[in-house]
Formats: sequence, structure tokens, C-alpha cells
Amino acid sequence: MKTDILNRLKYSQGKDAENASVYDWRIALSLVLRDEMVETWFRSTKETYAASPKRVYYLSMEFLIGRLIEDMISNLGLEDTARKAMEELGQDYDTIVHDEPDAALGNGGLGRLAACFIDSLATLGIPAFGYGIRYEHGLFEQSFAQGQQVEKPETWLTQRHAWEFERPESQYSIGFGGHVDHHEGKAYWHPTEVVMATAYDTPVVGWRGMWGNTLRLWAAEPSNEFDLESFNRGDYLAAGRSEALARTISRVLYPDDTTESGKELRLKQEYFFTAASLMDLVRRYLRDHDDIRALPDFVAIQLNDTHPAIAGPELVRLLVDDHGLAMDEAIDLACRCLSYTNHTLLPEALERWSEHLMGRILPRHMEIIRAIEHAHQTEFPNSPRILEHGDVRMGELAFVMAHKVNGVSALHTELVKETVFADLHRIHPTRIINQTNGITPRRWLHGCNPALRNVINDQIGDGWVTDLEQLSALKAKRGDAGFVDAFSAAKRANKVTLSNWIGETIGVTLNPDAMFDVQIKRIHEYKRQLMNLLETVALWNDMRDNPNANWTPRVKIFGGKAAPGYFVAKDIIRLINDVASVINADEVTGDMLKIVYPPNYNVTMAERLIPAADLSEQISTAGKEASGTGNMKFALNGALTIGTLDGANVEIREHVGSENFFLFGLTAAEVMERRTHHGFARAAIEASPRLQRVLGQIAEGRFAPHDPSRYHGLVGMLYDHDYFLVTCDFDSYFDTQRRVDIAYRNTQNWASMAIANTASMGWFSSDRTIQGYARDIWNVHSLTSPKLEKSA
Ligand code: 26Q
Repeated sequence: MKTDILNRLKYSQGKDAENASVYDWRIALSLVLRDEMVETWFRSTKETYAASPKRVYYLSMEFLIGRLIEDMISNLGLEDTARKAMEELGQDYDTIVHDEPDAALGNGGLGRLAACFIDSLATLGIPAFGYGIRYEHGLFEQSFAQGQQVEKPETWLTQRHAWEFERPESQYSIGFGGHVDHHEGKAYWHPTEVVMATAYDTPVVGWRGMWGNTLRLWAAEPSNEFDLESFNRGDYLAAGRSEALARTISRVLYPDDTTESGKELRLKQEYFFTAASLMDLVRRYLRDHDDIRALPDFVAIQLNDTHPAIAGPELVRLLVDDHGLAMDEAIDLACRCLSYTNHTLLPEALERWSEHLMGRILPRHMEIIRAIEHAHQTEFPNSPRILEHGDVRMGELAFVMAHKVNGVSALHTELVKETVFADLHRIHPTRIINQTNGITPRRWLHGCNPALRNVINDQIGDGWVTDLEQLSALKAKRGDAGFVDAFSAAKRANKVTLSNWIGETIGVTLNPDAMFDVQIKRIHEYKRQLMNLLETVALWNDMRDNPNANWTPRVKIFGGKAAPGYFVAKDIIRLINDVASVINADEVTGDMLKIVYPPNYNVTMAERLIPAADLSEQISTAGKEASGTGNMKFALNGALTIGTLDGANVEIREHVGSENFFLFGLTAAEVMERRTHHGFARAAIEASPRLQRVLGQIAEGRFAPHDPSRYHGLVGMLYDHDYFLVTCDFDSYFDTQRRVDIAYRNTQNWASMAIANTASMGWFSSDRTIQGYARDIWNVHSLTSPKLEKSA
């Protein structure tokens, strides 16, 4: 490996060992690993062609990957080799590995789920492609200026992305705008704007290099003839401008995780990558099949939310306009290929596009959507409309064009049936099914938590990495003092490591024996970071009132970004930082209470924080969090959850046992009921002196003495429009936190509860989730381990 690395340094980076930077060493090492993976990748491709099986195509606007180097090293089983090689070359292995920027091509849960899924598909040996966009700029970089979020463009691609292969031969022209002619029953779309989609492939190799799939991301480029006219006229500026315009399509990830404005560029992004992916998969299909009507037997297309929902009309367009099928037959065929995952019930997050915009950008698709609507209404008169109030409703479109629609946790799926899609569910009663989310144990235990991984391996070997249910063998070891000590020592070591990092990066000194209480996720009102902060202030008040009582020391850790236009969320960030400045400087509470909020939360930061957490905050308003996946990562790494009965919390609690989970708050049904009471928030505040005191302090400027009215708006909102019921759940949350305090002081019992969590999380592997999709939705099979399926 040393020779290989030196060769790569020389021939790919043009450097010798004396002049190489950390970056050069990292690229050299990455290229050596990539070479290694290519072998598996080729073999898998060959085997797939030979077997000609049904393939999965996972279409997602987002793949929130993070770093790849450690994944690649451990998937190839080269941890020791790589470390030793770098060290013998005089390089610090950890420095090199930590030099890789995150691929932050996603906003949060939905994007990270896609990344876990492609890992599981490869590990399970299921032939699959991930299709998405190769954003030049991923999710913005967050910093704080006087406590306020500042966004900067993210620049991962200014460095070489060592893992990808450009595929100039896989290019498609994607049209926009123009008009449609109809001749003798055939439609001809004449777009006015054409952009090229170029493929970039990243090999996705599963555990121990048994199987490799492809993540194919599309970059937008000007078409070759692009504005040749201006160029020939000598108007190079005009030519350059239109060239830049084409590239804007893949320039930047939209940083909202809830839809607001129907932005034209966003629609173009959605169509751009969906159309390129469908053309690509149809071309691949026709390379070894000649009957387009058999497409559903060989192709399963999963839509990750409605973002690629234009796939329905686009596939119909290809089948009708290019392959001569009749409209009704094309719709039926497309339906049998497509399935759709819903990730949200929030009404503001359900995509709608005005018919006017859709008709202008995609005139042929607008015709086809009307045909789909007509066909559905003819078959099911009075069914819910795809077209409503001048909008195309993408959820309804995706539902009607899919043979299966799935929710992402048991509770969420029931709510999908009862609320957003209630009427469509009555018409298609077997279409909606549940597939509870999962997480990949490779990244979220084996990779991020070597201390705990080693303790587990010493007890039960490493079979759990691909068969996470094996962790249940740890349940019996809860009485084994040696194991309990080792488990606790691993957590303690992770807390020390995190404390050092926090000290170095944000300059706050932490006590590793304090309880590490962590809430990391997008900042959103429904996730209720504000409730966590109010509880922190209330605890601080109690500590100051009675400083000599026997308090359980706590560190409150926050992480997360707010959408740039989401002003309430940004106020919450500022308040967290303002409160942190006051509390961290308080000598009365000192080590008993600290608040830290490291900026720019991302996948890599999650990998640092989760292994060091004692308490996981999963406190969303019941009925609002579709599933959550962070909740699973914490429990797997031995943190206890304080949470509501929402999303996958419900199932986590069932698996780990109610005695190992801190439950509080209203249920989804109670939430809906409570909202009907006039003045429910004022009533809740009046009934809670503790909450009144905290709100009073914030309102009168206790945490912003130079700008005392700063949080009037935020506090006023809680009194008058507390849509997410922060006030109603506050007391129950506070009291439960005090139970957590008491439990934490019994270190032996706490360790035993933590072990119960780790040991019970096997079911939440994304391998289990993917096996569910493979069986209930896709009807596809593993090419490496058909046996595995029978046991699932
Ligand atoms: C849509 C249109 C325009 C701009 C942005 C968007 C957009 C982008 C991202 C809308 C939604 C998202 C992301 C949603 C998301 O991450 N949902 C989460 O999905 C997870 C995986 O299923 C769940 O665990 C979380 O509960 C859910 O919030």
C-alpha cells in the first residue's frame, strides 16, 4: 500500500513526499482505496449483466453522505493496513482522514436516509443505482456572529472529489419550455432551452467489499451548440452568460426542508435529474431487452418524497411519445414501476406547483398530468384532484402514479392514512404501507464509535455489523460487572474526547462526568428546541435558588441549522446563544450547568456527538416528526431518550422497553384535541409558575440586556399562537427531566439502561428497512446472499 500511495502522490498529484500537503496525501490514499473498490465494482456489474435481474433505482434530490474515506477503508477491511502505511510514511493518519470535507448534498433526515439506504443496498448485494444531483455547493456553512446564524456558501467541490468518475459518454439533453405540436395523434415537444446532464459515478461498496453499486449524480452543463450564435458574432460575454445559466441548475442545494415558494429553478432541478435518470435507466434496459412493456419486471423506481414526482408524467411521456404506447397503457406501465415515500404531514411542506409555471416550463408534462387526472377521475369519479385551485399537487400526483406509497414509521403511516391521503386511501386501500426507517450500523456504530465497537466485539464478535439483531445477546450481559464497566468506560472515553474538541473549537471547558444532554437536528418550531431551552433556564433558576442542593451536573448540547428564510428558527438560535453566554459565565452554577452550541452541525459533527451522548432529546410535538433517525443513532450508541410518542420514538420505546425510555407529553390525538381549546397556551402558562418566571425573564431582556425587547416577538408567539404546544408540554417535560437527573445519579442502573438500549436496537438497522422495501414494494432479490432474505 505504501508503494501505491507514493505512486499516486507522484502520478496523480504530481508531488513527492517532501512537498506533499495533507490534501495531497489524502487524495493519494483515497485514489488507492478507489482502485481497490473498482475490482468489486466491476465484478458486481458483470454479475448483474449476467443475471439480468430486476434493479432498484432510488431517486432522491438529496444524498447527505458526509465523509467517505473511513467508510471506504472499513468496508474494504483495510483499517490497520491504511493506518500503518500512513504512519510508516511519516503521516498522521487521523489528520489525513479528517481532511476530507463532508459531501453535504442534503438538508437533514431525508437526505441522510438516502445515504444509509445506498449503503444497505450494497451490503445486501441488491443491484441498485442511486440517482441525484451533483450540487456544486451543498448545504450552506453556518457560523454565528453575536449569536446569530450567518450563512456562507459551502465549497466542497473546490477540492478534487476523489471518489467519483466523470462519464462524459453518459450525457442526455434535457429540455425546458417551448410548445407542443400535435400531428395525427402524436405529440411533438419543441423545447426552447436545452441543458446537458452529465453523469458522475461514485462506487458504493458494501461491507467487506462483497458488492458494489453506483451513486450516479448529474451535473448540468451547456449543450454543445449552446449559444453558438452569440459566440460566432463575437459576443463572448453573452455566450458566457447563457453558459453560466445552464450550470445554475446544479449549482446549489435548496436549503429549505419545508417547501415555501414554488421557485422556478427548483422545478427545473427536479425535472433535470428525474428526466436524466429515467432516460438513463430506459437506455440501460433497452440494451438487453426489446419489449418496453416488460419494463416493470426489471425496473423498480423509488421516489424519495415528491421531489422527483415528475417521474410519473416523464415516464409516460417517454412511453407514449418515444415508444408509441397508448396513454392508458403507458400510465399503467409507469405505475407498476413507480413507488413513493412520504416523509411529512406538515401542510406547508407538501409540494404544489402552479399550473401556469408547470405549463410554461414543461408544457408536454402539463398535458400528460391532465390525462392522468382524467384517467383517474374516469375510473374513480369524485376522487381527490391532482389539479386544484390552479395548482398541481405533487403528493396526489405521486400517489396516483405509484403502486405503493409508504410512510416512514408506524405512527406516521397511520396518520398518512387518516389525514393527507385519507380519501385516496379509501379508493386504493392496499396502496399505503409502512416501512419504518433505519440507520446503517456501519457508519453509526462501527465507524463513529470505535470504543464501544471494540467492547461489543470482545463480547459477541463482529457479526452484528451486518446482522444488527445479534446485539440482543448483550441483554444477558447486563449483570456482568466486567462488561458493564467496559461499556461505561467507552462512554466516558468518548465524553473526554468530545470535551477536548469542544474546548479546542469553542473554548468552553466541560466536565466529562456531567450528563451530556444532546439535541441535534434542523432548527424547527415543531422539533421544539425552544422547549429544551426554556427547561434549561428553569433548571438554572432552581439551581441558583438552591445552589447547595445535590444537583446532577448537565451539559446541554445543541446543533443544527435553520433555513435562511425561517426567521422564527433564527430567533431560536440567537436565544440559545444568548442564554448560553449568560449561563456559562455564571459562577453560582459553574460546572453544574453549561450550554454549548458548536456551529455548522453536519454528518461529521454527528459522528462526534452521538457516541458521547448520555441523553437524546426527541421532543417534537406528537404527530409532527414523521420518523426521526437521529433518535435511532443515539439509542444504538447507548444514550437514553427523553421523548414524546412521535414518529419512530414509539417503536424505539417498544423495542427498548418503557422502563428504559423517558416518556412525556401529549399524544398525537391529544395534541389535535387541545388545539381546539381557545386560549390553551395562556391557560398552560397560568398554571405553571415555573414557566411564567422563565418567559418573564426572556421577555424583560435578562439574556439580552442591551436590547431588552429582542425576544418580545418570540415570547408573544408562545402566548398567542403556540401551534406546537411548547407551553402545554412544558411541565411534563420539566418533571421528566428531574426524573432523568435522579436516574443518572445511579450510575450502575443508568449503565444497565444504556446497555438495554444498545442491545435492543437491532431492528432499526437500515438493512432491515431495505429488506422490507425489497420484499413489499420492489420485488427484488440479493445477488450475494439469497439466504439472508429467508431469515428476514
Ligand atoms: C421541497 C421543495 C422545495 C425546497 C425544499 C424542499 C424540501 C427539501 C427537503 C422539503 C423537505 C425536505 C426534507 C425533509 C425531511 O428531511 N424529512 C425527514 O425525513 C426523515 C426521513 O424519513 C424523517 O426521519 C424525518 O422525521 C422527516 O422530518
